[in-house]
Amino acid sequence: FALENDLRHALAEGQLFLAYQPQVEVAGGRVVGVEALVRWQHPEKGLISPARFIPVAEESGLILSLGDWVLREATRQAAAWQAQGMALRIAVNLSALQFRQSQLPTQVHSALEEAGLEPRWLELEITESTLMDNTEQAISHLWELSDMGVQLAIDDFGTGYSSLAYLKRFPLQRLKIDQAFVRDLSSDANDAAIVTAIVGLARSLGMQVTAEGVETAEQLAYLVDLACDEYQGYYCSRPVPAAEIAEVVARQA
Ligand code: G
Ligand code: G
Ligand code: MN
Ligand code: NA
Repeated sequence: FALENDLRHALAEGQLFLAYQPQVEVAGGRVVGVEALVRWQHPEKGLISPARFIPVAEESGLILSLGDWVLREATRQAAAWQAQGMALRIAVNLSALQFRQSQLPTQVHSALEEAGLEPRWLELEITESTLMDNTEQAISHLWELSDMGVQLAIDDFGTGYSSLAYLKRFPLQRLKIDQAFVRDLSSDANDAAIVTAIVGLARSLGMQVTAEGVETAEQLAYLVDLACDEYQGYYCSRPVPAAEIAEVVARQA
């Protein structure tokens, strides 16, 4: 409860901010997007990890207002970068509860309008379990968002239980390979086989594929060989404040 009340205040008092992690083309190394990751600067406890407070936000329903703030802040920032000549796709994580809200497409539309951002620059990340919440509404959300021109990505792919049939049936543009499979990619034959299979799956379904958690040149070299489309990870950059993104983009150009 303490954390929940603190979080409520945090939202109202502007203690949350977004960090952005670059998404990089494997071939060529160009930064083509960023993922927005929420951070909480607590006045006494310091920086609190989303791994701790997102679950609290989900249980309490606070994720709805928090998620709305993230969406508006991230699209506003992406529009500002575009205005400065930095054409970066912006990826935003959606929790399952957000995805179940009937007003989600309207909310996304209004965030884009207010920010003045074209829908094609926004990518929404959902997990496999959110995808498998196969209600009429979830399916209609996927199509409405896709018809709007928003991109849809499956986050942490490989750790959940999604039906491969859904990947084909629904309008999804990207698979993000969970970092658990990328970590030992260059030394563990099983992980290498899994990553190879996911890249092949994405390729044959006409989807883009991103490897997460890339930390070393060896991992990246492996992804080059597999012709994986994009990667994220400390090898390029940790999630950084918005003000530092221009520097990363310039360094990678
Ligand atoms: O940012 P890491 O740096 O610590 O993120 C930890 C977890 O929190 C990840 O699973 C990430 O997807 C999740 N997360 C970060 N920001 C958001 C957000 O804005 N919304 C939701 N739903 N999850 C987020
Ligand atoms: O669940 P999701 O994929 O949205 O969250 C991404 C999480 O992975 C964040 O906590 C982010 O800080 C973390 N992360 C990003 N790059 C790396 C990396 O190269 N190594 C590790 N260990 N974690 C990473
Ligand atoms: Mn994510
Ligand atoms: Na992920």
